[in-house]
Amino acid sequence: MKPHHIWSHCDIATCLPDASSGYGLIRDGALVIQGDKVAWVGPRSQLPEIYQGPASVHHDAQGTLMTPGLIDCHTHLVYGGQRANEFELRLKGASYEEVARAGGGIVATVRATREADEASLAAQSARRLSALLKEGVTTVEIKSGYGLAFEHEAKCLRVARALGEQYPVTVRTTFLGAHAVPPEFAGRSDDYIDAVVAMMPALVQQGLVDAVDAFCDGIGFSPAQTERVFAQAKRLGLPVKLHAEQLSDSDGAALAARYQALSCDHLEWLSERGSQAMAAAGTVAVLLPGAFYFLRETRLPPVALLRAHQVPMAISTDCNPGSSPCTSLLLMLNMACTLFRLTPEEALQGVTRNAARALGLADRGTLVAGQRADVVLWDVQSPAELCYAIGANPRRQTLVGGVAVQV
Ligand code: DI6
Ligand code: FE
Repeated sequence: MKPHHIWSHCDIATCLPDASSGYGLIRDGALVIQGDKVAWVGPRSQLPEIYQGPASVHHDAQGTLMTPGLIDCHTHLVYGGQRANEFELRLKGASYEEVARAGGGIVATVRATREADEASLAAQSARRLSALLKEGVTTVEIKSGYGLAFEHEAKCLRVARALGEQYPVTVRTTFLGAHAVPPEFAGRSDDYIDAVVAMMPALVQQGLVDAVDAFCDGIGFSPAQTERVFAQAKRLGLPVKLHAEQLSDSDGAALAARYQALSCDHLEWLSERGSQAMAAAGTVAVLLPGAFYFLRETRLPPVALLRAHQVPMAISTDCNPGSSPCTSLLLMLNMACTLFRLTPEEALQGVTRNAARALGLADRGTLVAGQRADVVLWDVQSPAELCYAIGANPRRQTLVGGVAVQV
């Protein structure tokens, strides 16, 4: 039998809401790990005797706060190059849409990504991944969508998978072939959607895809085009997600909900109807304060509506070169509170329990018996401190599957 590892001398934010808070806070707690799973969690004073024998290994958490490993459930972190020039253009008055229509935007990153070989893409992307891990991320979703042709989409997804093998993190991959129309299909977006649909079976067969996403928007794809991608995902048995209602209301959320989407993401323009549909389908709302901030949007996601309909909210970096060049999930916690007025309890749930749900992962996101032992120890006195500080990184220690890792 594998030994029990007992961590004590810490407060534990289980992130399973209880009567007193959304943190599920246990003061002076103990966490028992066996193998890669949590075996028991509770107040230290109630630690069952079976764990107290000489066969247990004791660890002193030194007065830290323990949380589940953080989950960044929406990133585009595998890409080539950067787009600081567009940042400058926008500061001179161009809008994000204007830059995109003038051949910059997503298509500029597609060029750089196609030019990069696998080793160079991996090296560029590893730097971004590494920044996330240093802040306690133990699970990350990575989308394709800067290749936009079979060989380059496959390359990006292989790089994402390989990162998950080389670093102590779970990587979940999402195929976002319907991110933008590549130059060789300019003016023929329906034909490009045919190509996207045709790419999917082989990518799935190569084990490269965990979920399917699309960018449903005026500068992306129409609901009808999005639906063709979703129908193919369904045939292949894959869950879907959607970039929906970011720059306008295309009624994408309701469409995604009809396909039992795991999540709809962005949602600044979400309507009441969309929000009801998401609630009924159990779809998570992934809010992306980095993109809102970086594009200087003024329309806030309808947080009150999401609360009223009890749509679970997640928070993510949206790490990408155009609208959110961000590798700090802790900063997103702060911005979710300052910009979107989430409570710190909602924000922390948004990078743990609800982020797990947005990825369809039932085995993580809370610290309760039976869950994966992905755990972070923080040098803070209260969970709210993780949301309150700007630019601090109080991470002391990360355990992945019960094992202490260096990141
Ligand atoms: N919405 C976004 O905010 C990113 N992709 C998307 O569908 C932006 C991607 C980029 O500008 O490179
Ligand atoms: Fe995105």
